[in-house]
Amino acid sequence: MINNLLKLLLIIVIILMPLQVYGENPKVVKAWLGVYRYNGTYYDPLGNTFDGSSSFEGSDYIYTVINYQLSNGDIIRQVIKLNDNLGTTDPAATTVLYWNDKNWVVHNLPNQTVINKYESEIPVGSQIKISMADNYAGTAYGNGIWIVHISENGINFIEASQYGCYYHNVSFVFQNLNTNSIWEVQMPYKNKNTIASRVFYSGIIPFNGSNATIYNIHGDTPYAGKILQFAPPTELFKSSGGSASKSKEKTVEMDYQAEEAEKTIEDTKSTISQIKSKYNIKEAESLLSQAEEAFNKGDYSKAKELALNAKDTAIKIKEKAQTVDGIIKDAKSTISQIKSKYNIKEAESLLSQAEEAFNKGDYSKAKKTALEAKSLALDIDQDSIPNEEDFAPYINNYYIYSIIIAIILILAVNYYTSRKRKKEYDERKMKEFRSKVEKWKKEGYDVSELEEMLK
Ligand SMILES: [Ca+2]
Ligand SMILES: [Ca+2]
Repeated sequence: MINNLLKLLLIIVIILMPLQVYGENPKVVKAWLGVYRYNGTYYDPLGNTFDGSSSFEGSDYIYTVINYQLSNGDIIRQVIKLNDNLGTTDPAATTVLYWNDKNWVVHNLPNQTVINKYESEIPVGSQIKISMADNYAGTAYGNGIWIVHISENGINFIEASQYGCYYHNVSFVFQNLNTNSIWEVQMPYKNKNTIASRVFYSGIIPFNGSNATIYNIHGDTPYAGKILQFAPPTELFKSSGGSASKSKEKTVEMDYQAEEAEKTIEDTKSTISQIKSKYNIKEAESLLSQAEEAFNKGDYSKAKELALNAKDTAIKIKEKAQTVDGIIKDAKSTISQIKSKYNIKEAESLLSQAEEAFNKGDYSKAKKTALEAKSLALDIDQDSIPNEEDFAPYINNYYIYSIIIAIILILAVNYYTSRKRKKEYDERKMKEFRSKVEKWKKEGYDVSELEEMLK
């Protein structure tokens, strides 16, 4: 008995071994979320449109779509499908309240009464809170709640719930956009149409070919306490091993990106060819050729970014050139008005330098030189007094003022010096006189009158 069991185990191990070695499972490498207000066409966040149907009665029919890219290049599109007392809506009226990444950075979405379109790439490891309305009323979302966690192995959710007035047949529908294969994973049936009726459950839906499992089911459902298993069709998740993946190098996502990049490059090309006939936009042309290079290397996102940058640069240069053109025209007209009255040869020479720079495409130099030319024409000596008001239009008034101040200073110094000299002379003379009086006094002369004078 034990021997047989060991043999069985051995056989199982042998059967599974090659799978482990060669059958590497595809992983979820990227995901995108799209939430749309229905406008007659169904979209997914990768830019595809698809067929659907609606029995939703309210005016606020919002639907949610998730795209997953697998490591083998396959793209899976997920929607939620609802069948209730009022009919079928596929994709069901579903909106997203928020999503958060694995670091719990939360991205809130506008609510269902105002949201029109929301598209975002969602990092693997994020979770998305989806809220469903049954087919009954406008904005009354909340008849179904799932917090869908995206991992590299697929998706899972804990304690999802459905409630409200109607019975629900809800399923998660996965479509492989490369093979068109469809996998519908049934959620537990909500079987009562009373407001108090509820059903709760959890689920694991792997993207590697294994069964989906819906478990922890409780509430008003015939499935309470059971575990539901749903196997995917064989076409849905192909292994990434072998040559199959080589043939899938060009995935839907890559095609989409390539198409986007190509469109952007074409658009930029036409903008550039229009502008370059008039203006020098070498910088933009160089960015465009870098974009084309990136495109040829298959780096479509870089190609698109560079092409957008090229277009933006071309437009900015055109706008700048137009402004500079205006500045040159203005300088020209100013100069032609002034040159009959004043000699403004220097300004005229600067203006022709500006025009030359403009024709060469050096718009910064052209602008600077044209502004200088105009300023020089209006105020030849650059003393900030316009020619018309300037008593000496060719001589900088500051020189004149400086010279006047210098002359005044010299005169003042001379005056001071001569006064000082005179005073010193007087004092010397007085001293000599005093000593003479002193001498006369000693010699016996009466100097009392002179002494009185000297007091
Ligand atoms: Ca002046
Ligand atoms: Ca002057």
